[in-house]
Amino acid sequence: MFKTGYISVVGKPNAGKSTLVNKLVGFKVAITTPKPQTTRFNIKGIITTKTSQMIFTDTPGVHKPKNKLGEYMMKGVENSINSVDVIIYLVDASKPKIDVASENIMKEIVDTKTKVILAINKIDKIEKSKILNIISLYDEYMKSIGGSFAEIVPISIYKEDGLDILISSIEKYLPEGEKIYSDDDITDISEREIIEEIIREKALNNLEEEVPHGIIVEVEKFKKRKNIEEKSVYDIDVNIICEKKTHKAIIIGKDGTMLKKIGTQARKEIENMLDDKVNLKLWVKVRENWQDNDLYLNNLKNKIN
Ligand SMILES: Nc1nc2c(ncn2[C@@H]2O[C@H](COP(=O)(O)OP(=O)(O)OP(=O)(O)O)[C@@H](O)[C@H]2O)c(=O)[nH]1
Ligand SMILES: [Mg+2]
Repeated sequence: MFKTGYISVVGKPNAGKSTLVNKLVGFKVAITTPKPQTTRFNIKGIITTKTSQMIFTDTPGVHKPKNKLGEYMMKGVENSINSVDVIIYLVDASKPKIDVASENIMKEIVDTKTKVILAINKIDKIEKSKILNIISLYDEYMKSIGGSFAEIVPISIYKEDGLDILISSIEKYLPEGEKIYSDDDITDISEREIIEEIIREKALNNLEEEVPHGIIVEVEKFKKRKNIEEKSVYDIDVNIICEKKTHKAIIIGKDGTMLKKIGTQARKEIENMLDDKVNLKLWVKVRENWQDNDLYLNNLKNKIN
């Protein structure tokens, strides 16, 4: 009997949630960076096999919100874990710790009464002998709050270690049911949104902490046309919105070098994705305090509901 179900991937920032969903789906649906709080809204990654359809949701890393943006991000996590068949709680093996964030995640998932798989990621970074201790650390805390893990799977996404076991563990707990998506659907994020996210990824990778965390990227124009040689080219105009004039200067960089670097890296990746030439124009604008302004967060609000 065919199985279909929803799986939420939750955990602290930087655990590797987006990397996991991308790896399982085999396509970059979500951006990933070495910096915490990369993902801002829930993104689906869909896998269809002969025996099942697994609809994953990559969620923002759980943290204490400091503004409305953070609150919306956390609302997204809450909505996701309350509406799935299986929860994957992803932790970083190189930073095992039951801190307030981990406690809050585990308490919240216990309340849902949904099956939970503890996936211990980045085991390539630690000695194998340490894995058992990490398992006990999380397992004991989970038991102390009246819950339990249905499965515990150590993995390394980098080394593709344990991923088969993870997939078969998930399949076990999915309900029987027909496909919801067609075989070639892989995500619910639009091309426009992927482009915005790719630009945000390059900004996160190239700029100092504070600046890229305070930006929104908005595609203003996205049009395909034929050039004089009758070849297809996309004209893409994008606004990078930041919070302060000083941030704008940093994003543009000396003689525009930073913006050029972000633009070149993003353009190459967008050209790869669209399989056509791209004429990418980036504009930097300032909107003070947008992270606390509902008007500017409207788009994000729609994505968490
Ligand atoms: N060594 C190692 N690093 C990994 C592994 N999986 C992911 N990473 C790295 O961990 C970092 C964070 O990965 P992300 O996928 O962006 O993490 P996330 O949990 O989605 O983070 P947020 O979106 O901020 O919540 C990136 O630099 C990844 O390349 C792994 O198996 N081993
Ligand atoms: Mg992420």
